[in-house]
Amino acid sequence: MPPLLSVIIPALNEEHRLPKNLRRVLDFLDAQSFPSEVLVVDSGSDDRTSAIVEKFIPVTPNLRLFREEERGKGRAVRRGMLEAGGQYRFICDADLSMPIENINSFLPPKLEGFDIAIASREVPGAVRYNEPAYRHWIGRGFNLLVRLLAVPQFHDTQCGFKCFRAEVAEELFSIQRLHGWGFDVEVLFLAMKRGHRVVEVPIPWHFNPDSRVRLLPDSIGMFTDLIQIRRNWRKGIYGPRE
Ligand SMILES: Nc1nc2c(ncn2[C@@H]2O[C@H](COP(=O)(O)OP(=O)(O)OP(=O)(O)O)[C@@H](O)[C@H]2O)c(=O)[nH]1
Ligand SMILES: [Mg+2]
Repeated sequence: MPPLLSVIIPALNEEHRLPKNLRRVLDFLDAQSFPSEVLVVDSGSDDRTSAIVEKFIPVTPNLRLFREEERGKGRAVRRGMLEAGGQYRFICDADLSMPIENINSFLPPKLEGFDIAIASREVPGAVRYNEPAYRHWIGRGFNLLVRLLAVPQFHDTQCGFKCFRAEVAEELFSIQRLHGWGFDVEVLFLAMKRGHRVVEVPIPWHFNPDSRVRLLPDSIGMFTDLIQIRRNWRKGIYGPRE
């Protein structure tokens, strides 16, 4: 029987957080009534990330590991989304800055009738814990650019917890191109262009100071990603424009 839920964990140099957080995810899923699987995608780690997952595998039949040579969160999530078999496919950052129990807010029976459900730290009902003011304002600045250049309607495109219906995951991750941090915006941009139903789910979110984001180079990279999305769209690289 295909799993109801695939949880996709992109992992770059996560040897410290992953053992505890993967255990948490697996224990939580074991306690649910629906079948599920977990896919960890390591792209470009130079620590023991993959070795840690390999230790879990012999005793965890619903866990799979994929490796990509080159870095990039977008690359890793795409691989996971296209390898997954679940009816719902959920991106889950390894830091679990959203406690895993909240995953049920993205699934029936709690949430129905959506194509993509994105966690938001900005909609009413969301709570953010321990976030330093400077990080919040950098995020707000980026969101302003996102809204001006790509998706006007979303106030938080970057949160690392998003749930896709299988067909929509396969459609969008087959055409999206960005390998890095800009992939979330690209996928949401394509979802809007193709008329998919995207809903925002307020979550409790805990700031984690251990981050893979390098503030200056990644901010510049994310800005050029926004420009690239517009350019790709203009050139018809995502397929025919309606
Ligand atoms: N496979 C893979 N995963 C990555 C890469 N870059 C980031 N990730 C993963 O993406 C997730 C998010 O990374 P974080 O460092 O928490 O960054 P963030 O949540 O966007 O930003 P913060 O607000 O600083 O936490 C984590 O699971 C990382 O391991 C990458 O190049 N390859
Ligand atoms: Mg994080």
